Amino acid sequence: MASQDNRLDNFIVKLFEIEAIKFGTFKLKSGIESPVYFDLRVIVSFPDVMNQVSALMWETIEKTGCKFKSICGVPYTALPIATCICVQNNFPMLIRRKEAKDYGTRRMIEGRYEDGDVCLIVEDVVTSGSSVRETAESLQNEKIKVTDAIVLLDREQGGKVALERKGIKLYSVITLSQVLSTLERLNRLDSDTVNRTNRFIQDNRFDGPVDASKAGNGSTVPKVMSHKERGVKCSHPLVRSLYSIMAQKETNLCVSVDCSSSQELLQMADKVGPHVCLVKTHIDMLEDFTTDITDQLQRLADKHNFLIFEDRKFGDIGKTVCTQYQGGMYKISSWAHITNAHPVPGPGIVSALAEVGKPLGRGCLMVAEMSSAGNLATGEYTKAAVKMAEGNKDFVIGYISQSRLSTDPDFVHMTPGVKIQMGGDSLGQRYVSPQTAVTERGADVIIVGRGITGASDPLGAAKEYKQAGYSAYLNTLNH
Ligand code: 5BU
Repeated sequence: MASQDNRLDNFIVKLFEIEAIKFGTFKLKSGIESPVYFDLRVIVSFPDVMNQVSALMWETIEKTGCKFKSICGVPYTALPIATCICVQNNFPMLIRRKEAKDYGTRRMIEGRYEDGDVCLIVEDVVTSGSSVRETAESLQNEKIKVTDAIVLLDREQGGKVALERKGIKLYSVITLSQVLSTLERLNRLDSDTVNRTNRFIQDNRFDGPVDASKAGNGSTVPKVMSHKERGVKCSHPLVRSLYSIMAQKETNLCVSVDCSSSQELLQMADKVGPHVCLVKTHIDMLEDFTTDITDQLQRLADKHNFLIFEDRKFGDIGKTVCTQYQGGMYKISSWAHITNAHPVPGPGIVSALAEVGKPLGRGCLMVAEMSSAGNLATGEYTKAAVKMAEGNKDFVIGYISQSRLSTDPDFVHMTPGVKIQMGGDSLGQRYVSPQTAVTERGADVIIVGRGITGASDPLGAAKEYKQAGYSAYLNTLNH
């Protein structure tokens, strides 16, 4: 027992020495500042550590007695770990693709498997459990069962409980509190850092109460506001209307009715209308457009209480977009409550669209991130989009995004590329499930096109997506 303890002590110290575990002030993806950071990607540069990780994880797995036919690492950091475990123990492995290939089989899971096979998931660090869940979803889509997962380090922020709720038992080799106590005992960390980190973990549990609380280091953890609250408190009247509709109809679903015939568009909007908060159009797809169509669409919006979002993605100089927005054949500003714009031309695009839209009470979304493979809306570009939105809150009401870009409840995050059957299409579209979009990507509204319009029973599909999206939203409130 003592020698096992020593082994773990040495292992933890080694992780600290190679800076796989760091203490300081680190900004996390969520915007929260954390006093501790794990970067287990570095271990690939230390084969002795890789060996140790693999051995410790395998021993932990063996002790649990759980049964499985294959092992799958969560991409990317856990991929080499899973490879080591499988090679050293002569065990079959599966690989999960993060992106579907645009060619060939377009499988999301590589390797040999059969329906009903049980696969063990391997992960490096678990915080909320979302990455393990995403990998589990991919495997389950291929009819592979997932009952257990093993993680090298559990940050003890609620991931274990969240996964258990999904029927996945999580085993860990070490926990964050174990890391802290070991490093303190061995005089590698002072008690101030240990206390600060412990407080941070307690205050930032994903299964704890979500109401506004202070993080241990003084930063504010954003409160998750309900649709109802946002329907009252948000500053833009259009955003308040949207959230009021969402609260009243219990839906965060936007259906993208990408049709070329106006009759099809109107029939689809009428059918899904009772279940959506928004109907999204690409009006220039219609082959038989007349102004009567948008009049009829507005009547449907009144009948079913939804808003209309024309996905125009303006992207030109101010003068041009002004005319495109209010004039031409489509007169978008006269019927679409919401439209969107690319930030690429610079802030002039927002001021120009606002000149037209603001007096009409319209709102605009910045296309800050895209769902398609290889898109360029990343990094600094996305940050610039956020800045543009923040400087124009009286007209910009949020983002088209693939992640949570702002903690300001005034901004709506809408996520396209959502389909229950994940993967992608042959032209670069990439999908995540409604659950992933809401709970992991932070979507307020899920945008679903072919998942509903291409289904044999679009009404049934709309109900299914509504249910999936809304229960994921309720989960974010409860956990
Ligand atoms: P789909 O059938 O669910 O793939 O349709 C998605 C819709 O969302 C479609 O109208 C796209 O034009 C739109 N979309 C998108 O898919 N990805 C993006 O990043 C943006 C818009 Br921006």
